[in-house]
Amino acid sequence: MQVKDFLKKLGLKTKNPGTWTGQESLTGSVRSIQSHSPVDGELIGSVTVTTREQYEQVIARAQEAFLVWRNLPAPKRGEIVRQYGEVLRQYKDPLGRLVSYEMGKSLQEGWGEVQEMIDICDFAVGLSRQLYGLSMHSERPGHRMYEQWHPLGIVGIISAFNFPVAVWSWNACIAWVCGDVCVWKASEKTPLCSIACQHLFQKVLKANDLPEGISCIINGDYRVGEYMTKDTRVALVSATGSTRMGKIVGKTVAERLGRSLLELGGNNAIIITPSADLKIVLTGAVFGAVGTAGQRCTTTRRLIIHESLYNDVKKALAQAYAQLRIGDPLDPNNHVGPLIDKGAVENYLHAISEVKKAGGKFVVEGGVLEGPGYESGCYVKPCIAEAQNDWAIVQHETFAPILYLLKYSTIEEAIAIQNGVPQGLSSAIMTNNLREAERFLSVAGSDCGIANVNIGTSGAEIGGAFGGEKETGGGRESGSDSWKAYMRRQTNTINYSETVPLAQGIKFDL
Ligand code: UN1
Repeated sequence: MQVKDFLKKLGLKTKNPGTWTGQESLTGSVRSIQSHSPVDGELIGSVTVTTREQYEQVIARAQEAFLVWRNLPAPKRGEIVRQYGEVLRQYKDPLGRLVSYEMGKSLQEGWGEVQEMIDICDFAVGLSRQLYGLSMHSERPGHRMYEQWHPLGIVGIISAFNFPVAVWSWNACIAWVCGDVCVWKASEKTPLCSIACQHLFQKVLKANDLPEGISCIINGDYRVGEYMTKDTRVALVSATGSTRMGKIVGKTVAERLGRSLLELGGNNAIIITPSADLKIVLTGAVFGAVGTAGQRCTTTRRLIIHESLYNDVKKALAQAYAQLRIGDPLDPNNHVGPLIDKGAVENYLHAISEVKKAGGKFVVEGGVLEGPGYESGCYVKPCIAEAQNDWAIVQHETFAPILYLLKYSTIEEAIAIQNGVPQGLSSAIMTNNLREAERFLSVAGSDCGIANVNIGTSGAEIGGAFGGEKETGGGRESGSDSWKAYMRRQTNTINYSETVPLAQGIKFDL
């Protein structure tokens, strides 16, 4: 399929190339952001930057829509999300290609992202009949006590370039069945993916005669994000991105006592024990380290290897890396696509030089690729370095395919190394030893939000709660009972007796 074909299928005409606002009824835009593909450097299209006045219009529209949406029974809201899942099934191919072309991840992963959206739609549909509250026994006779969940109102979603469609949908689909309306500020690096998702959802809203404000988009950089973080009308801000960004968002929202849900940086490790199955280790570690060119928050950045098999694993990894094909991510033969932009390439090169300065030895050398097919300047070689856990560069999340090898001798030491970083998102152990596995999962084991056995650190399913501890921000999105973050809880006590007994046995007679 030609590049232009999938854009056309998504209604993103490439003539001139087009400019979009996201919110079709908004007018009067001035500045725009241009989206260049990291695959070939081509200009794909532009989106207009949301002005302060337009932001006010968007919020007004969202507030109006909320009054309609919250009155729809939750299972009816689920039905709208079900229809969106159907539309996504229909558009999986072109949307997956757009993700791959605008973001640079492999086509398999682009399709995988859309599949993740479809999965969350299915999950949200079921959830729309299960937003359960508890009932409890009152200590007073003739009283009934229960709790119920109501929607929050406007949910602001700030998403990153690396999962330009799936992470928004984890938030939006759950928020919608909860009765909230959403305002989305996508990454300015992947604005067309958000326009495409918005177009597809607006189709569903139109077909059901529902207000467009149920799903809103605002475009721009952190300044546009700041409109939301400072805005008391935005009840919850769910932000995915760097720890640096999350600290600013968290502080700004906390200052107005708003709610935030933060899903930030990871520094994920796999512990490789003597009983590990080497085949599983290789697939888990290599996909974890080079998938999405090392730009997932769940990317495997450190391997903590038992000293008895350190050299064998090192050799096997070097052989596996030699097989990696780097190039156009839309070509199914390639494993690794480009980094998102030249700034990311700079960060990658900087990290490599820091590793060298600290005394690290490269088992597989890095470097920027040049020549035919690599004209965008964003293609880099995944690399592996022998390092020490306490080096500043190892403690830091570099969004690039750089893998650090660390050695351990006891399981306690391995767990201490695993936990010995500021971030706490994902972790894994490769073992066939029950004691080691359970120790890793115990209270004295991994301190991360995700801890896996014989699976890599990346590629979580939507059914579990997704997020992590420490500098990862503490938020949980997606499955399990993450929906509770998108609702407000109300405790109700009903007196159906003829007297007014007070709790705690207090006497107050008039
Ligand atoms: C992210 O990188 O922000 O577990 C999300 C995974 C994906 C989601 C990653 N399902 O790797």
